[in-house]
Amino acid sequence: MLLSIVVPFYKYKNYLNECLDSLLNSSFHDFETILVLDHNEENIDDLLQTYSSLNIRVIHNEKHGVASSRNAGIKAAKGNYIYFLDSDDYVLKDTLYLLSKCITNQDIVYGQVNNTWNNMANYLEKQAKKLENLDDEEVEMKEMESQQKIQDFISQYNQPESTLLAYYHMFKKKRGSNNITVLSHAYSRTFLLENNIEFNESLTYYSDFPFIIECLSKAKTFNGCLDAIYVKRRHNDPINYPALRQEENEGRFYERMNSYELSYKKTNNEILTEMIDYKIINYYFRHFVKRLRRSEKPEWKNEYFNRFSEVMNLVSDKAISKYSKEKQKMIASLKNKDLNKTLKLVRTFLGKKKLKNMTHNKNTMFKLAYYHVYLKKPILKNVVLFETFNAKNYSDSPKYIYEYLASHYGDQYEFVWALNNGAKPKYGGKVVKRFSFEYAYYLARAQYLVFNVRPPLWYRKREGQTFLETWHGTPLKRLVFDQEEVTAASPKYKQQFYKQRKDWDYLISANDFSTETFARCFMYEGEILDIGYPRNDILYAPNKEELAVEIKKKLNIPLDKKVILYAPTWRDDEYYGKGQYKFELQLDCKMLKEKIGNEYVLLLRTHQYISDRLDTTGLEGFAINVSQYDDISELYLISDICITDYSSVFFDFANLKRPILFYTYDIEKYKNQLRGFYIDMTSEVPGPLLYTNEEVLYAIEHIDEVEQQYSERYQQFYDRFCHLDDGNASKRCVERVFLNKKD
Ligand code: C2G
Repeated sequence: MLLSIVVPFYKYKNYLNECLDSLLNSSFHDFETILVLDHNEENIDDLLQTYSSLNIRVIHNEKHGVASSRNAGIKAAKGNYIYFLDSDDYVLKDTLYLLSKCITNQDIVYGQVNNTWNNMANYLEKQAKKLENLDDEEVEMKEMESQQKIQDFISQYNQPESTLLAYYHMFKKKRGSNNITVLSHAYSRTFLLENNIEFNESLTYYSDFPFIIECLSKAKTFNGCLDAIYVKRRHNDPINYPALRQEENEGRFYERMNSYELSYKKTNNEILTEMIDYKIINYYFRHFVKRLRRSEKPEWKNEYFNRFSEVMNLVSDKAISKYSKEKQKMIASLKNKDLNKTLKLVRTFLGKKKLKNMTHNKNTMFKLAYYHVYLKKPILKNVVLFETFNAKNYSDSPKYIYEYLASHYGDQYEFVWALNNGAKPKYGGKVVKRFSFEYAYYLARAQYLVFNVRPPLWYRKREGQTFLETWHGTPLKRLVFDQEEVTAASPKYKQQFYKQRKDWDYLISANDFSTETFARCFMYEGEILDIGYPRNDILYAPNKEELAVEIKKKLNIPLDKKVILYAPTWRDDEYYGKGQYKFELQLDCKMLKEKIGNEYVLLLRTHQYISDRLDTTGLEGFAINVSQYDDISELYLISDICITDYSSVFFDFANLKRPILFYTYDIEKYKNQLRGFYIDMTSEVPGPLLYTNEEVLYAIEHIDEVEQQYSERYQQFYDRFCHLDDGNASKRCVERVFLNKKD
């Protein structure tokens, strides 16, 4: 047998599931799977059953930790080569096959690690998208180029025994020595046994480094196949599912130091020694200095500092001499255990770095003022800062809370709106541009903040500030900690959310369902105001008919025409960058114009994250792009039918009891790959799921029948999700938050 795959398992069964799945789907079969159970608490009998065709050999680690699990795996292995596969990672279909092709008697055969935040389906899709824009020739060129680069680099080193080291030297240059790992390599079992190479079991977090250094030091022959990809999953939820490297632990620092020391003992080779030197120096400048300056734990300035000083004294002068004079001084003062001098140098070093970052991007200078000036000034009593969808428009619940507050208690408060689109709030609230000096000023000093999404990451909640988070919809799509995958542009979403949600004093919920869901999915422990949505007050306004006529006129919609609103949501995996999502219109507007243009006007409304502009050429007189229209609640008022997909708009629109259609052409992907839903779309939403343009047309043409067919379900839906809305949510909100009334 060629390979023994050693999979240590401690926790996170769902990840193990995918790991084993990847082995099951491998195109190469000459391997055994050794699952080393490390006191796992989740029962995995069902998994063993599901993957019985892998003939998994289960062994139990009597000790504890990944090092001893891997050692147990090495001992139990029967294959000629050993491949370590962590239970939260996976391989691709051809990984093992490609690796096996390169195995011809070497001590080590290396592949490549790719990091991802995603499961395999999303990973593969993203990879495919990257290549999508290249033609076959370009793809081939790219592959050849990367192989060539490696060959070029290796050829600089003449002796065959240093080829392996050369390869790693290149690795260090390419990605920083921090990324050198035992993963993605196959090790000859005889080589490991004959040389007594094993993981040091006293190390929980850092046993990889001394192991790989020892292997590299002793290996005589090696080969590589960069196409043999090992996919390393980065954990997107370090709060509930931290990876080993994300776990906080008291002994961690000492272990790191021990692992460096041990690594030196494992080799006499000059290049490897230099690699260890770089790793230590990198750790100093990238991580240690920040802790030294900012950590509140006194150890960093005492015991840790002294211990690091000992280790830094092991670093060669040659490696140190390659750094700038400033850095050399910092290293010297650490080596001399001169804490005061080191602190002084570190302060200047970090200060310069920060200033460079700030001045590099002049647009962020206001942040300097925020931290160093505004935060130091007192809070401005009764000043309220409002922001909706990152200042994109004047809408949603902040608008209605503001209008209620301004019209009833206007003389008692000063109002500021963050708005980038030139909108002018009623009652003359002051407007500031988001990410300006004025914005930073009010963010630091306003007594009240009313936001419908999260504030910027650099916002620091102050004592004396009240933060009202209105949120922006009843959840249909799974949110934050209920989301298994984060496929959106910002993979650190969960981590950031966890930190930010602690700043909220109040969170608004539109119905009991949201109240329960928000508490769980946001891991929110503060006060939830289950009072209905202020943004829906307008849907119950006594003069809503007159308002609708005004809005129709404003949009030049003939009063005798009926209106359809098409308001789809965004797709997590379709983006140009953070907050800039793509959208391709799948609704056949030309066909609809032809068929129903006499009777209807179509309003096209993309989500505020979408940066693609809709093209309405040829649709004049029928389709109007209302994506820039401030307030979607006003559009609901004038719409006879709403078409959406997975957007929360239907929860609000249902307050009007008018027909809703769901154009869900990509529901399988959305449900299984991107988000998943809280409610069953096939049986609980108040309208039909439609998959083609023909079905959409048919439903519009037979809208009375649709209404009838769904009337019972609609009523149930209304009772469940619209039960709190009655036109007075803003009032209830203001009374609780601003007037401090409790019921
Ligand atoms: N919206 C809009 N136009 C669209 C889609 C949405 O104006 N085409 C507005 C609506 O007010 C909607 C809100 O943005 O309720 C949130 O949009 P969703 O499509 O539901 O998506 P998202 O921003 O991801 O919020 O709990 C709700 C979730 O947070 C979803």
